Amino acid sequence: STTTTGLKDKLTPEMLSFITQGQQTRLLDEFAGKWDSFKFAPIRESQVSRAMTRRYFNDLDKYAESDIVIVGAGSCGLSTAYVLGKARPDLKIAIVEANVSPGGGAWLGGQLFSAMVMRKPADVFLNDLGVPFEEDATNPNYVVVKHAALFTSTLLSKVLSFPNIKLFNATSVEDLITRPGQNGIEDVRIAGVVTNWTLVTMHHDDQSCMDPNTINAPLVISTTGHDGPFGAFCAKRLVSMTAIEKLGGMRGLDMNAAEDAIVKNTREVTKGLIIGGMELSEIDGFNRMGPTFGAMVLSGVKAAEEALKVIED
Ligand code: AHZ
Repeated sequence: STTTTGLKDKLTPEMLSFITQGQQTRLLDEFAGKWDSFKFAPIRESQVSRAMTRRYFNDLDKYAESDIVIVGAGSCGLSTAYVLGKARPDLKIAIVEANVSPGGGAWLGGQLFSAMVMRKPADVFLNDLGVPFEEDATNPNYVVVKHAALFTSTLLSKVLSFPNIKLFNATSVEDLITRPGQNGIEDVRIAGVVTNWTLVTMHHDDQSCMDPNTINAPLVISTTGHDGPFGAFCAKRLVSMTAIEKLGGMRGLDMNAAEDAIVKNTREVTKGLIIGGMELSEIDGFNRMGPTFGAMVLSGVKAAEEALKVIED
């Protein structure tokens, strides 16, 4: 390659391995010396509009009846989607995420620091995903990913590559679809979600009557995080619809207690609704764990396992 000529002697074997994979230099070679005559292939603006809207409306049509809806694309929701997408390529899975940018709180390790800590045995998940990590020489109990964004972007790219998964971002779940149970409200069955553009959801108070849209699904997996402007959505809705009396309320930080409890208790809390990740701390009154993400990925594995049980029943 023209761009690597003369460089090879200066590079360590690790650096060289990137170049010999050929990925870095091919693009430079492709365009080298051609910028003066550079031109994009022509397009009419309406073709861009149609390319986007046709696909989006096809997806809305296709996923209006889904097998599973995952609410919230944070570390737990995306982990759930990853496991389900791999295990069951036949299932239609819609992910609804309120934010424009999926990933929830997992773009940084904690506070504004980059590195992400996961306690073992969550390293099993990283190995499956193909995200590199370091062991701590002085403590064998946890591993560290050099940047939380490396974890989240890899997880996202895998999830978005599954042909049977559609992410509807910038879209909020603003209610649940319900069916009466045999014993009334305590026994209510969740049958899908009510959605709206997040910008609309945020303006219900100052704009009149902006009705929502819906997705029917026999199973909803809610992973909307702990309480906040958009957090713990389904847990709070279960209270306001009196399906449960009250929330346990998230407790103070205790990493050991919190992570075990969240993973072990990830479950179908009411028929058709599985809750995982930090949203579970609000239902059950568990501690928070702060900046350690092992419970989020393994709660995702447990949520996927529970989902497959419900679907296969
Ligand atoms: O935007 C929210 C976020 O991306 C999204 N969400 C919340 N309500 C929604 C709604 N409709 C659609 N009504 C909604 N989307 O849900 C996502 C939740 O991601 P998260 O990262 O907040 O939650 P998680 O449970 O996946 O991960 C929690 C990570 C935490 S918090 C914590 C602590 O505070 O101690 N420690 C850890 C590891």
